[in-house]
This record gives sequence, C-alpha cells and structure tokens, in this order.
Amino acid sequence: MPKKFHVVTIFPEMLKTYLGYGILKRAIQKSILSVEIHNLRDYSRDKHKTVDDYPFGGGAGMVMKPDPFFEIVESLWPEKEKRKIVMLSPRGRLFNQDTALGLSREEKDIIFLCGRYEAIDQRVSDHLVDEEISIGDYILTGGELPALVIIDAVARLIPGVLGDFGSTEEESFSWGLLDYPHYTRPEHFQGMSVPDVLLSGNHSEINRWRKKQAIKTTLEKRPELLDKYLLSDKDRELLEEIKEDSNELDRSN
Ligand code: 4HQ
Repeated sequence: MPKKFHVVTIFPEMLKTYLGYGILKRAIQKSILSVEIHNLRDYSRDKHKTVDDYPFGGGAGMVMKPDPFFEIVESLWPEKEKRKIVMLSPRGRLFNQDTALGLSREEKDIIFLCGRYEAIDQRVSDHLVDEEISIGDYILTGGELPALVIIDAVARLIPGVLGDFGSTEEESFSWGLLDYPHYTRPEHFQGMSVPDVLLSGNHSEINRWRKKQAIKTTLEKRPELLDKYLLSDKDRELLEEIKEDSNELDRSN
C-alpha cells in the first residue's frame, strides 16, 4: 500500500507542478507514494462557487467559509478512523524531522487543508482538524508551500523513495547532526584543494573524519542540536579532539 496524501487547495496547479519533478515524481510513478490534489472550489455549494466571505465583527481581509471544507471531508473521507486531517497554520506545532518521521509511519491517509486569505473559519480547526502544523514562525500567503514542504520531507523517509541510500548506516549516523562537508572533482580548483583523507581510500579513516566534521559543524553552527543528540563514547572522544584542535589553534595565534 502506498503512502497516501491528499491536499485541499484553491490552487491545485501550484502543487501539481512541484510534484511533477525529481524524486517525488519518480516515487509517485513507482506507486510508493500517492498525492491527490483536490480543488476546494468544486465543493462550494453556491452558484458562484465562492469559498470566502467577509469576517463577522468586521475588519480587514476575507475569511474562508467552513462549509466547503466540511463538504469535501464528509463526501470523500467520511470515516474518521481512516483519515488524519492536518491544517497548515502558524499556530500549529512546529514541524521538524521527528514530526516527519512520525507522519511517514502514519497508517491513515493524511489530508492537508490549505488556507488562503486572512484565515479559515475557526469551526474547521475546532471540529474537523486533527492536528495543526506550522513550518516556521513567519507568515505566508497560503498553506500550499507548507503542505509541499511536509510531503517532501516525509516522502524521502518512506522506504524505497531514495533507493538504497537513506537506509544505510552512513545516513543514520548523522541523524540529528548537521551534515559533514562534501567534495567532488576537480581535486584542485582555483587554488582550493580537497582534504587528503578523502583521497586516501581508507574508509574507516574517512568515516571517522566525516563524523568528526559533522559534530564540529553542529557545535559551531547549531550547538543546541548537540544537546538533543545522544553522543556515543566514540562521539565524546571526537568532541574532545575537536576542543583540543581549537585550543591548539588558539595557542598558535
Ligand atoms: N500560513 N506554517 C495559511 C502560514 C503557515 C506557516 C499563513 C498558513 C496563511 C492562510 N502555515 N494561512 N508558517 O504562514 O504553516
């Protein structure tokens, strides 16, 4: 059974375009992943197919009507036990790699409700939605990009989507750390060279160097991530080495 996502939006083409390229396109072709895009306007009952209206109480901007959202959910996914309805909103739980992993293991179909305009009528959030998710503390013009961000991050965790890569030990060793530096040809480029160890052919030395670089980069750029990461005895040894290296540098300066 493929992992199944549904997206409810008034701009279906925005999403279809992104899903038509690269790894997501291939995963959908291979039926590992299924993403169905639904036009909210098709579920508006009135003759002008309107999906928004003026806010009660006045004020600026339009509010998305609740009824098209209830209409689509009740007609396409009537069984609560088989669906997980997610709304994209800055009020939601902050999305991260743990959330992505959780969603990749979810058995239910995942339905994203994308809003536009000022807001969605509160009754949608209160009575239809199972979870609100935010992709970050900033304000966007719609929920479409957040839905794509989440689908993208979740899809690459589904077995088979990235091929063999990703299930390997190399990938799992860096889970929770920032990536180590990568290099490719040419070996010498505008006076810049590649670290010798990567050309040595010694794979245990290469792995050691990469792990050390991952820890060093994390310590320098996002030290708070290291607090959450469970360091092995080997990792602590590398961390000590990193600190010694920087002390030596200080002494020589
Ligand atoms: N939105 N993370 C959709 C966001 C947002 C975010 C603002 C959601 C506009 C209509 N969603 N409304 N940040 O900024 O998920």
